Amino acid sequence: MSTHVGPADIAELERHVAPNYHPLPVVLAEAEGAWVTDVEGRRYLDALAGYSALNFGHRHPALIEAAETQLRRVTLTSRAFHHDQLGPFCDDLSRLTGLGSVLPMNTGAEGVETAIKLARRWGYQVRGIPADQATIVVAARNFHGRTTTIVGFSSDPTAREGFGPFTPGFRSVPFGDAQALADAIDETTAAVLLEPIQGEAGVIIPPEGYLTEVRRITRDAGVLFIDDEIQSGLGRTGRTFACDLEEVRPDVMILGKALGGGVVPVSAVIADPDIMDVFTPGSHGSTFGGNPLACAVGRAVVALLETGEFQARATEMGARLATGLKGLRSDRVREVRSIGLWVGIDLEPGVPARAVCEGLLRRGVLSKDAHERTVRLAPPLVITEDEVDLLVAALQDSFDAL
Ligand code: IF1
Repeated sequence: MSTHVGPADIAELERHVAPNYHPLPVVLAEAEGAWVTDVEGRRYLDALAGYSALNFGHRHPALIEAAETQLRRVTLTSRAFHHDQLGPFCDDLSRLTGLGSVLPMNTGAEGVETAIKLARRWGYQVRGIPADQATIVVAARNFHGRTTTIVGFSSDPTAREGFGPFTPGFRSVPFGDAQALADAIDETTAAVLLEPIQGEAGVIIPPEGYLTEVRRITRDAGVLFIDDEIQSGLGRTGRTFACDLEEVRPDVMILGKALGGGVVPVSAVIADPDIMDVFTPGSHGSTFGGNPLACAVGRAVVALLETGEFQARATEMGARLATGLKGLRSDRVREVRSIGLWVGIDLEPGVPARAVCEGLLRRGVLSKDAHERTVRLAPPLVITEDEVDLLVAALQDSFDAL
């Protein structure tokens, strides 16, 4: 790699890479904590953190140690046999969520697909929905992954275009509108599937009490409340789960991203046995789901969360960040939303969010735009006060330079 990495160098480096992303022009090589280093030795504060998969920072020592120890023991057995990490991992997740049965998978989308199968089979076997008639209520502007079933109930044309035909059985209602959600439930409905705070839509926080209403409506209607905490969970909002913000207990929880600490893909669907037991041997699974390496890292992640330190830090540093963002002086900013260390900054029309992200990059900060008009920030929860202040200053400079 030459001393200066230009677009031609990157094109050459990635000549065989499929064009399904448009990354910022930076080539990363190393990372630790909240910082990454590119191939030319420049350092950046990582304010995206793998879309909230790196809540504990890059290469957290406890996670790396858990992985290295397990790497020297056994990494994969398949679920055709037992291994000594699965039971303890599921005990840990059951304790953390308060739900009694854990089905481990790998990616978030696999977790969402697993929850959809769980809800449908539960709908037929327990709620008595006629065969192949089950419906699931989802929120407009949702993001639950990229499989054809999941994008089929997305409201984002770019996520759907050219990928039909789609899986039937989903109804979309406006996020935050509890009455619309109640009206969409009928005798065919098995579940409601929601992000408690919508991430990809731009950190959309629902009205106070919405989650409580969703819980009341679904309980009264006898349908499952499926809570996708893949991005909102595991400390990001200042609580272990975003549903904790309203002390709401869903029927089914989906975890991913930070559950693997940014070391290995780990996801899981958690519910009580009276729901989870509709799965029977051979009815669902995955080659890597619940593998020993994933379980060992997942156990170390749960141990970090049970200290409460990361949730407290997200609250404290999030408050400092929110104060800094309130002080932003720019007529380009339309709205700032933040909760814990999770921020969406909506820009006025005509200001491409990518231009702000490119400005941040030049000032040593990594970030990501969403839907052209929003800058999303989700730094690792290990960020310090000085790093929060650096982030705010870089944002102000980037806006000033527009
Ligand atoms: C990409 C978005 C964020 C998620 C929620 C399930 C999944 C995700 C709430 C699926 C994944 C990722 C996907 C990643 C970028 C990122 C993303 F912009 F795509 F939408 F974070 F906002 N539920 N989100 O946020 O999990 O299968 O990816 O493990 O596709 O580029 P996954």
